[in-house]
Amino acid sequence: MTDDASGRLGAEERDPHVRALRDRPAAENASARPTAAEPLEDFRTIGRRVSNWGRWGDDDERGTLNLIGPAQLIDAAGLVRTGKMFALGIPFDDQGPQDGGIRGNPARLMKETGAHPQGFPGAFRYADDYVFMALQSASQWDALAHVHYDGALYNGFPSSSVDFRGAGRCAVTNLSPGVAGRGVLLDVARWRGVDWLDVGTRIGPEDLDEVARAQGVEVRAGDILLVRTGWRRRFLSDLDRRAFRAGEPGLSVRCAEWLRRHDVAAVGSDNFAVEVLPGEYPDEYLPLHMIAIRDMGMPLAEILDLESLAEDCADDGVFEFLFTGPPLSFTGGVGSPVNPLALK
Ligand code: UVW
Repeated sequence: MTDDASGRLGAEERDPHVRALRDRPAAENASARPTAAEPLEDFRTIGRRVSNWGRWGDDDERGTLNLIGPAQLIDAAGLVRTGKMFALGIPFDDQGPQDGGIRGNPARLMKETGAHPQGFPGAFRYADDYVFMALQSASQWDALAHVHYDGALYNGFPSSSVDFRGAGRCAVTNLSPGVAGRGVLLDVARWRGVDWLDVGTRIGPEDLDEVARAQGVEVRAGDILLVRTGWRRRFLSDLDRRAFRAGEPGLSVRCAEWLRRHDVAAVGSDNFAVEVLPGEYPDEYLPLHMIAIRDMGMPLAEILDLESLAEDCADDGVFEFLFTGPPLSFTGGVGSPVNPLALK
């Protein structure tokens, strides 16, 4: 099936999750719908309720990162108490979790090794390399230009601001000078007593509250929230890319209002889309992306490795830290690879 006359593959053919959504038997589709306790509103209605359009001015392209000011940074710096540092990025190599559906893993090629004379006088030799990758193929930031619907990006900029040249609005460069602040880990998998949550497990706002309470940590305005589902651990257990990409545990669309209420600045997770897949709307793909990125202006960090940080937090009972995760400044980019750090 193709999207249009250009002959490009349709979303169903590119993404195994979209195929799985299409191919699920009717009964399974029905059970994936919210129950009576979870009324399903149109995602646009939720989006309008949590919208940050205009909140930081009509020209704003930074969204919820505006919630991190000098006071938040000074507080966050005070969380470095023991000198421990945790890298939250996965390796950028061809062994990553992408299955080649909509994205492959990064490929790095040697341009020079210095094994042969390179035309310099004396002893000097050098090695250089290239990398070919989707900016979204490993640990990454989704910039505010990554997702749009109904013809509009965050803050009402037209979707046509993103064209073959890249993003004229809401590009990843607007996350400059970077993403840093108080990080909070909510380790949902550990709280549930499992190595990883099952595919399709919806993490609701009540779960976030419960985990925060159990961990003795409060989520505050301007925080960078990291939600651990165990999905990275699951991938490391069997290196099964198809299973990694076929669906995931993640945030329910019902978390949108929780995120807005807590004025969270950014959300990251160890899965590939932050939100649960299969999702809660049978006919909409990545609704929380649409609400968080386009309506709230909230950058998302995906495919993080939260394993060693989570171990340490469980050991010392401290689930807050200084988080730094500057994106690379790709002009016009709609995302960026990232290797965030948590400093305790
Ligand atoms: C898509 O899958 C389109 O986006 P993301 O990488 O943000 O999940």
